[in-house]
Amino acid sequence: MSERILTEVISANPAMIRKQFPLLDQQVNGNPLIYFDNAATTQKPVQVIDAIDGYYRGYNANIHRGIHTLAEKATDAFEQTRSVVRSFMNASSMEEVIFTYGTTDSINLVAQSFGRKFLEAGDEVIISEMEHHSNIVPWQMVCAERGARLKIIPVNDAGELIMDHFDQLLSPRTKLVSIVHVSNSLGTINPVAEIIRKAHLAGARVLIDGAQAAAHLPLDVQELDCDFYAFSSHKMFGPTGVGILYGKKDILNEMPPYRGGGEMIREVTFEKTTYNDLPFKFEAGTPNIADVIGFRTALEFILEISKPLILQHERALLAHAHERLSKIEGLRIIGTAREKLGVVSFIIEDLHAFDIGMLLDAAGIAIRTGHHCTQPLMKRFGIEGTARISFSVYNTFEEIDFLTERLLKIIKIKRR
Ligand code: C6P
Repeated sequence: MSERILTEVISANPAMIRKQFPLLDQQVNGNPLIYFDNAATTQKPVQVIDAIDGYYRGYNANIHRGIHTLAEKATDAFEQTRSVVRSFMNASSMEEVIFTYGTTDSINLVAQSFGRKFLEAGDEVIISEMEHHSNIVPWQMVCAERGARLKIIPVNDAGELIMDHFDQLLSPRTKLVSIVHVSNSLGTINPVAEIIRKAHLAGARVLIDGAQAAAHLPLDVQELDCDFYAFSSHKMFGPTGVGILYGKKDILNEMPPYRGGGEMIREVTFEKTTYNDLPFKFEAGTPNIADVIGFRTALEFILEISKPLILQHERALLAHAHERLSKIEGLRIIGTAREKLGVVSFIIEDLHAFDIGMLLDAAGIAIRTGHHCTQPLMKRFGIEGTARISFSVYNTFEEIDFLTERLLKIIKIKRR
């Protein structure tokens, strides 16, 4: 299909895309479902559901262990996903692709393995004020254990990192910088290439939390030159319980295993255990085989539509939502960065975010409300939480218009 036709398919005829998502075709509270909670998790196309089903029905077996036919088939399918992930993010080898249980697990792996080995008393780890709790708490834990300090890059009123402040924080004491690529609460796209370049000049390693970026933005870990990159399958049309940690091979080789058990060993005696090679050194125990297999199909779904076209559609939806919502009196958008993606967080005068969520749900519109696991960021804006809508490829302009109408109605009733 030509690029122009594909754009039209997404923007003007989303039915083509939507019919691949059986869940979307339902009524919720008497209205057609409008699913605007994609930053929490996306829906799954039927191909992904079938791939998981196909494994359980056809070749369920444990991997990397058996020599029987089913075990070989399952191992092949599992390793095929690793190969697709490698190329999806352009890692230089399969050894740099580690399966985890999600972004949170990937970050904890780095904190517990890299952090415990390399952080010393007086060292510093830099994160930012807009981090998800998964990119705060693991560093607090390991810093407390190692006597290291956590330094925070503040954000401005638009929800952008104050980069001058970052420059001042960097020093020879900085061992690691761990930054979110796209903020789940604000939608801000951070200048990660610049952050990586500057951190490397200061001699620090860099982890990028790509949970909200991997499905949307171009991803080339070699070009970015990040040391680690973490993301979750379930935010990219894949199943829950699968995540990826990319790490540069030389660093991963220097890091000790995070968990001990089967699969990650070469030889075990009661006196001494030697460890397996990468990536298996970090994959102890039976992994989430079925869902890893399903994740491959999810990545192929993204590649088939094409990432640039998905991004183009989501950018158009974002612009439309900003345009419509900013006209609503008493509504304030939290997060107005110049570089922004896929998320609109807002508050409405005299209305609690939770109530907005409940009232929209009554109209079949699924959104997320609360602090979005970014409590320090909410504190920065002096609020408890927001109502958040987040887009995916199957959302439409009409859905945004319907949401706008409902919000106007809710406000009108409230003001009576
Ligand atoms: N954000 C949201 O609704 P897990 O749960 O491990 O797949 O992802 C954690 C995570 C890490 N970083 C960022 C930027 C995230 O957005 C998330 C998950 C969801 O915003 C659930 S709180």
